[in-house]
Amino acid sequence: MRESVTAHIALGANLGDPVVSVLKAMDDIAAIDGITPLKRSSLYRSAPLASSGPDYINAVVEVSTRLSAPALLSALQQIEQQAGRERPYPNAPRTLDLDLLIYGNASIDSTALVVPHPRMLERAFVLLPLFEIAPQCVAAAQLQAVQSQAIARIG
Ligand code: PH2
Ligand code: MG
Ligand code: MG
Repeated sequence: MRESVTAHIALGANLGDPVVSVLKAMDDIAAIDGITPLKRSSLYRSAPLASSGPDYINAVVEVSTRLSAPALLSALQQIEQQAGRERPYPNAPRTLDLDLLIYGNASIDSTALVVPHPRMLERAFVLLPLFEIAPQCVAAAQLQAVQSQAIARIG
């Protein structure tokens, strides 16, 4: 059997009831066959960054998984679909976005998946919740670089 890998997944939503959607998605991720949930960050509220519509709710979870990175991505995309995700144009407001940030110490660069997530270091809404549950994954200078982005921890 494949060895378990620790992975970090970012959650975001700004349509419908985003608090409910993000909390439900945390449960849905925990229920995926081949995943053991480890940690959940608090929920954070942030203004859309290079996006539009209402404020986003964001969070990050840490899991242990026996799934390959493509299999994990596919399971996350299924949960996005069940939440009514539509993709009318890049960075459109969404009912649910699940991004694989980190998959063990793997570097992956395929057409379907790039890990570590290429834009995670530019985004306070990823770095703050990631720092909360996995401080070893975020450097102080990286946090400082996104300091100007408004974000509130809402519990
Ligand atoms: N996701 C994006 C683009 N912009 N802004 C916020 N505040 N939160 C997000 O999750 C987000 C975004 C693309 O995935
Ligand atoms: Mg995203
Ligand atoms: Mg995405």
